[in-house]
Amino acid sequence: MAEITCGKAVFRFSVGPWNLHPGADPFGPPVRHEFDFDAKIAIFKKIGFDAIQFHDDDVCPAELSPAATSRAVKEMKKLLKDNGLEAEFVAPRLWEHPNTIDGGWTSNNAKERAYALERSKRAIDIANEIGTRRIVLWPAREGTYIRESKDPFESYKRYLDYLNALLTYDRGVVLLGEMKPNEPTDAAYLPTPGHFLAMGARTKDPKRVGVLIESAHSLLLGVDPSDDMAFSMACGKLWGVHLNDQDGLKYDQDKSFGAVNIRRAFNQVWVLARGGFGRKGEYVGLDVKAMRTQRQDASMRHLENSLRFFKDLCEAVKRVNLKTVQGFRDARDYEALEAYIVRLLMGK
Ligand code: XLS
Ligand code: MG
Repeated sequence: MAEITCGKAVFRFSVGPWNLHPGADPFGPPVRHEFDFDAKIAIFKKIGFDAIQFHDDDVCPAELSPAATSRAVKEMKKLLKDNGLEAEFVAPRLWEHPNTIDGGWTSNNAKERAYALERSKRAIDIANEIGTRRIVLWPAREGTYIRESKDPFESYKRYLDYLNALLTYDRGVVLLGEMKPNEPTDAAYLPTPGHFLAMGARTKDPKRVGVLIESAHSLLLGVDPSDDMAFSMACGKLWGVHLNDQDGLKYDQDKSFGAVNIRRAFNQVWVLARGGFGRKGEYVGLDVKAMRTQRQDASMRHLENSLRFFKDLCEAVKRVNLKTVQGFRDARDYEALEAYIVRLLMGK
């Protein structure tokens, strides 16, 4: 698709291989085949993505030796290059391994914490070799099921030590916290982007600590995603987004962007456009899941739809008359402003 300009922004799009998936959920097995990796890459390219988001073990199995890892990363890099794609980020997947049952860097077990750190350093090595500085941290199990199970003071200290260890290991990487308040744990430590940025400010190199905002994660917090995005941009810290949608306070649904609430999606696009997102190479990432009922041959439709809705909302943003908006603000006539926006979204 190549890039889209909208307001001050330059939008280019990314996606993770887990976003094209065989439909397993906590209550049932896969209902489709897993596309092989090359097929996924071809599908992503055809839809219009410019970059791929990776977990470390999306690149190659986490158990490979350093030499075998390096070979595998080179092959992946070639596959990306042959398809005209970049790697957006690498995220250490610290929530599936037997050593991270009770978390990575906040586990009570020193050996498990050491595993989490080593695996994260390896993710940094992969990032360097594949050509990205961005490390995304989704702290899936860095929290508790009951408050008493971990010492919160010790956990915050371990959090800071872990971030400092990564910043020290490689002075080129930047860390993007992708905060989510709950699931799989009952309560995550640092549940919001604001918490993470406050912790980032206490690290040895705050300049290299920022955030990736996922729409559904803000919604699970009860916060409007566009406000989370604007806040992070105002702090110069919005280095990635995961756009999707969410129907109320339930599990993390990862619905197609804009599919539940168009106005909420519009406000995200409008904020990104006004804030000049993408000018420093940031990608508009999707983190969306297909419905379980979707047939194999149409199981990429949610990706196409999310991009379609995003582009349509860029057009809506361009139709906004800022003088009209300002007039309603000056007159404190927010009812009229609301009607203006809602009717604009209806194409009136
Ligand atoms: C889960 C997260 C996850 C990250 C990548 O809720 O959104 O998919 O984006 O580790
Ligand atoms: Mg995400």
